[in-house]
Order: sequence, then C-alpha cells, then structure tokens
Amino acid sequence: FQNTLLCFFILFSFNSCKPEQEEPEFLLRAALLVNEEHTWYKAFVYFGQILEERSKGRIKVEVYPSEQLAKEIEAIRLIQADVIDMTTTGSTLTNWFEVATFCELPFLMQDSTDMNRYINGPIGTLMEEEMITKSGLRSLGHFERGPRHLTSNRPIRHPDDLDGLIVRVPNVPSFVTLWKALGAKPTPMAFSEVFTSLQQGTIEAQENPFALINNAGFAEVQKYLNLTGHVISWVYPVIGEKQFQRLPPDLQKIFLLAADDMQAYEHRLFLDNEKMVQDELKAKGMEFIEVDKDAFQEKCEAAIYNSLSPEMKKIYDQLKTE
Ligand code: CS2
Repeated sequence: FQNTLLCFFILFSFNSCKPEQEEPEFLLRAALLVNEEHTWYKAFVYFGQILEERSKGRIKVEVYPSEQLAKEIEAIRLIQADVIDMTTTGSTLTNWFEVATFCELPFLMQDSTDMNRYINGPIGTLMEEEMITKSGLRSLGHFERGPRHLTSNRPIRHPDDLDGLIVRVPNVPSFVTLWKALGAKPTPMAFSEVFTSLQQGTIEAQENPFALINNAGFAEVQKYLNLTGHVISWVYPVIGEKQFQRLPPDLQKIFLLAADDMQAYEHRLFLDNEKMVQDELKAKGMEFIEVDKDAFQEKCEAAIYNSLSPEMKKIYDQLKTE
C-alpha cells in the first residue's frame, strides 16, 4: 500500500513538473526491473519513439528503470488497478495462473529452438490467453533471455556444494522448489533488493542470466559465476488489457505493429550483447565455474515434476515427448 501511495506521488509530481508540455492523448507508463543499460529498457525507449512518431504524438511512453516505480509483482498489481500501464514479466505470473510456470521451468528447455517452439505452439497460445483472462495483461511479444546461472562467493560445481547456501529467487514457486530440492535455502525477494542483500550478507547467492548479472552490478559482490544454466526462458513485455482496449482501433493497429518492431529490435540487441557481457563480467573479476549439470538436473527433476498440478503434469509430459 505504501508503495502504491509513493507511486501516485511520483506520477503526480512528474506530471506537475511539466505543465507547459501538452499532454498526449495516451500517456503509457512502463515500470521495468532493469536499469537504463539493459536491452529491455532500450527496447521500451525505442518502442516509445516509434509509437510517438507513428501515432503523430497521440501516444507517448514513459519508461521507469530499476523498479523505481514498482517491483515486479507490484507493477502487475498497479497495471491491474489501471495506475500504470506496462512492464516485463514471465513466470511471476504463476501467482495468477499456473501455466505461466512453463516460461521458466528448470531444465525444461534446451535452447532457443525449444523456446520458440513453445512460444509459437499451443502452450504459448494458452499462456497468452490466460494472461488476458486471469491476470488482465496482454502480451506484446517476447524477449529471449540467456540461460540463468548461479552466482556465489564460493565455487559451486555440484549440488552437494550448495549445503544450505542462501539463494535469492524471484517470487516464483518453481524456483523455490528447485533450490530446496538441490539442497540450498531459497529466499524469494524482489529484484531491486538483491544487490544490497548480497552486500549485507542476508543472502549469499542469486541466479540470473549473464545480461542481468552484469546490469545489476553483481560482480561487485559475487566472485563466482557457476554455469548451471538451469533455466532457459523469456519474458513478456505486457500492457494492461483495459489500457489496450481504451486505444481506438487505428492506434491499436499502430501499437501492435510497433510492438513487433520492439521485439525484433530487442532481439538484435540481445544477440549482440550476449558475448560482450560475458567478457565484461570476466574483466570485472568474476570467475566462471563449470558445473556437473547432469547432477543438478537429476537431483531436482522429480521434485519439480511432483510440484505440478495434474493438469500441468499432462502439459509437461506432452512438451517432453514433442
Ligand atoms: C528476474 C525476473 O527477478 C529476476 O530475477 O530475472 O525477470 C524473473 O525472471 C521474473 O520474476 C520473471 O517473471
């Protein structure tokens, strides 16, 4: 609640700072968890530029980085409450509908070919439908991410090395199941709290793709990058369905085409960036550790499967045999 108040305050004061500027017909606010250097942020800024151009100034986008406006879960709630309009999200949506778990289910996908098959297949369609009906959000495409890896201050080569390690995870049930099964102590926490918590030692480790590890400056507080690659995933840039429906048909068309262009733009940035961020992380002193991936997978597979509802188990079995 406090955050909601703060958010109203920020929005109000931002608006009242620029009375001389004419208000666009549609002002859309996006709350992102990444900072200004990350490809998602750059993609949203690009989206705003082409939308403003193509709508002849009728649509304007404001992008707020680093969870300044809202943390992921709050951002979803604020979009549902029609206070803000857009964000990026993925398996956090499992808190609203279970099928979202497949965006980031550990050891489910092997590579981006699998990923695209899921996104463009029946499971992707179901996810986008439930996103609208169960969480009031509309997908604007997807941003592919690199594999998630574990960072820590002692090398982790095998699940036995975890031994109660306190690992921060996003607020997503499958991540808790995974790290518990592996022998760590998973602690769900918003992304913007991770750096300070690592610094203060209330958590000892976290897991994310290279780009986000670099973006958040974790190299300053974590020595080892253990190449667990436990999750291959994507996130959805989203807008509130209410907000989308408020746009007249001509602007909806412009909006959806611009969203496709945003996705293509982000994907080019992502591919260019992937190798570069690894070099940067090494230059900042992180040591890359090869891990026994099979041991990780074997130790958690049953627990993850058993945590799924019967309906989700059916989908899982189907995905695995495709
Ligand atoms: C991020 C998120 O918080 C994090 O660690 O990597 O994007 C995470 O993947 C999500 O919560 C997905 O919804």
